[in-house]
Amino acid sequence: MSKLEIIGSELSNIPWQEKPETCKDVMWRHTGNPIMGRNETPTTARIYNSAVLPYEGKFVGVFRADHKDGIPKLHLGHSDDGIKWNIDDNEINWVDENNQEYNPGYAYDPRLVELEGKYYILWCTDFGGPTIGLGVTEDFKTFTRLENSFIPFNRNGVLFPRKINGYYAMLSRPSDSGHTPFGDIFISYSPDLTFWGKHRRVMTSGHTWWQGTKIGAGAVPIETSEGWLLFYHGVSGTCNGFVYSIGAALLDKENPAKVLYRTKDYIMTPEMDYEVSGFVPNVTFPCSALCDAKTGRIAVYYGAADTCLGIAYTTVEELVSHLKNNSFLLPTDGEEFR
Ligand code: BMA
Repeated sequence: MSKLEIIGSELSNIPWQEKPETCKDVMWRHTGNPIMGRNETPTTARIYNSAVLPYEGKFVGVFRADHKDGIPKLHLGHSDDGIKWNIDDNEINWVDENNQEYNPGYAYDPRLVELEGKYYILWCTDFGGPTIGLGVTEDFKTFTRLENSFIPFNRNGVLFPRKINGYYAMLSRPSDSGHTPFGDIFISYSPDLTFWGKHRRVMTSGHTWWQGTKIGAGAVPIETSEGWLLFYHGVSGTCNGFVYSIGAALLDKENPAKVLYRTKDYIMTPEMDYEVSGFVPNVTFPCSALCDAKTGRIAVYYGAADTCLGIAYTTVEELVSHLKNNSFLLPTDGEEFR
């Protein structure tokens, strides 16, 4: 069998730390975590669930910043090394396709993807209830909103980085208006990023207990020679509130509604002080991952305790081998559920 590879670009300056010798886990945390958190700029109270990309030899990011009035907004940030960031104090200013100002009342949990030479931002937006907002930029200076992808209620929209069988593909998690106590990951296809259909359920919650309440796609799927590698969050409901952990799955390359492998156990769960305590305790929430096709290194950016942002590392080889040896599928996973 040919060697497992990431299909993508080399990223020699990816943030990286070797796995500590004592670490027995498949993911290990950046020792400088958290990389940002409270009161980073005058208007922002907490910066956490956020998405980054390589850009012009450096890094750019769209950050979830809860303002001091409690309302989450999206802010742009730039970094030379992916670790130390300069965050704009002003939120991203959106226009619609007619160049009229069109700013969301609230905006949270952004995802960022490079697709056909443009940069698409997805987030949870207000549209008579929370759902998936979609916008595009070519230069990170002007930001244009496209049609909201779905009607309420939906969250955790994640766009694949290329068309699949001629269609754009998006994962999402239909939900309710509040702190949704249920939820599975679905996929939808579009010919033009405006009209979405051919919906299929990809993965179900209620699987193992750490992901028993709900699941949601996390980072933009990483294309590998063996399938799409997806980081996702899984939630368990305790007597004292939700706990958000991180899992991984490998989805079929040509039909990502089909799950090939899925971690039976979480691969990361709140353990560090900055993950177990904060504005919302016990949350690790991945929204993006950088990868280097040359070395197979992966750096996952995750929000911690709805308060700060951390990085965790793994490699494609280590994670996919772990997935294959520790997978457990439900009968409703890997099927084209209708
Ligand atoms: C989810 C989202 C996330 C948040 C998580 C834990 O519903 O709102 O932004 O990190 O809850 O509070």
